[in-house]
Amino acid sequence: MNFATRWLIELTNQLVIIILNNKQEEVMKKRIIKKIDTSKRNFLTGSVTLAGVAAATSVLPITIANANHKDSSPKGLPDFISWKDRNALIVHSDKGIETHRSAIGESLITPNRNIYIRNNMPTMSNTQIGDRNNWKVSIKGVKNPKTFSLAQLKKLGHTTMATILQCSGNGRGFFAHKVRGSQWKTGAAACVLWTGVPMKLVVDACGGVDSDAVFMTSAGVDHEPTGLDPKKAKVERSVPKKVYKDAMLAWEMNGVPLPNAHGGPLRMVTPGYFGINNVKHLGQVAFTKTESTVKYMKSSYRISPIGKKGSQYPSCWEMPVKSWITRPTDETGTVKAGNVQIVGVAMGGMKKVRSVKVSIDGGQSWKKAKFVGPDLGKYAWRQFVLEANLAPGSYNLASKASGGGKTQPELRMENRRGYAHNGWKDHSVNIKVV
Ligand SMILES: Nc1nc2c(c(=O)[nH]1)N[C@H]1C(S)=C(S)[C@@H](COP(=O)(O)O)O[C@H]1N2
Ligand SMILES: [Mo]
Repeated sequence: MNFATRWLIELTNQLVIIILNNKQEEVMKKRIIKKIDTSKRNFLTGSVTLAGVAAATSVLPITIANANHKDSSPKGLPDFISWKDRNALIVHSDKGIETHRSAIGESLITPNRNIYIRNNMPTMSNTQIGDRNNWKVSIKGVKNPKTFSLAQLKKLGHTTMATILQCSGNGRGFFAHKVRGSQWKTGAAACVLWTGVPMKLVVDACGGVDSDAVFMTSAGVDHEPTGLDPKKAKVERSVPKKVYKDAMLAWEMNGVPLPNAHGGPLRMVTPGYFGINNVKHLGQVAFTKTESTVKYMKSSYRISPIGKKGSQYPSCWEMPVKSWITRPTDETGTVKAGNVQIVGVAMGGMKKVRSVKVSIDGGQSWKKAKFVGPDLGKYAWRQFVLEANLAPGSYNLASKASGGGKTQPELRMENRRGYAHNGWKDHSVNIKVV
């Protein structure tokens, strides 16, 4: 074969590859656009009528509100969570994916395909994880420090517990000042059934906690493949030592092996504490005298006044009492007049949620809602319902939970990074009844 022929063959090959790639891209694009269309049908049908409500109540219609979301672009799910339900999710970025308010689920436990994702570091792949049963976690700051494989942990003990996984920044999207980070509204939260070993049994197997320890410090290993400086990239979180008595090392989430995206094969679960403390891809738990000095402990996740920052401010630890309505919402469009079931979820944070009140008039008057469904313990949320007979018109629906001697405040606590929002007013929804 002479040079010219070889060159011609090579050129044809390249052309075929380009054509194939274009074709593939087009198919992908079409697929994504189709998915977006269905999601728009499901969630944005109210946009036209809501514009009317907006004019009357000076609330942004959902299309405009959503323009803040990167979700309004035809973005598919990132590969590592291609198994999730695109229609249930708002894609802020490939590190922050939120559950639609109306897709949190009405059966208490949030299905895995709808659960939000918050990644400071990329999710580890199967190759990086290797044999799941051989995954190692080392326990330090105990009488007899040890390293356990997942297989060994499974022999040590077994329990199942429901807790709420909620990002510290859930509700950030309601803050009026420009806050950096995903503009979560209500969907950076889920109620999850975890299965694993109680941390207490792991500690017992190591002869007990060092007597001078003050914190339980958990570290992920998801920064390792990135090669980044651990001081900046390691997700290591210290919580008060006592948390270990309620904590667990989980390898299963809602009945399936812990998905990689949620920190598989092993994750720390710190009941009642904000999401960040529930360290994914867990490699070490140490009982320490001092707090970790990595960025994610020292400077991030600190609740500081607007314009101020520093490690002297409180860390995102215990979650406060909170609730929100999941149906009807401004995502689901107009509501038919008559009996309406106002449904939502309520959590007590560290204590059992005691009661929830619902208002249909923007908080001028309140009625006690009824808890329904099973009570999965103080760290789970409870579903509530209030039946209301609604005549045509515009309504502002709000919910206000109480528990542990505390009630949700009306207003948010202003803070620099938009953390720990549990004010009921911002979480209310405007609906139009026809
Ligand atoms: N190792 C590790 N753990 C982590 C994170 C992370 O990026 N890496 N993100 C944290 C944050 S900020 C939250 S809100 C939750 C999110 O959990 P999910 O992605 O399973 O919903 O995990 C926390 N644990
Ligand atoms: Mo988070």
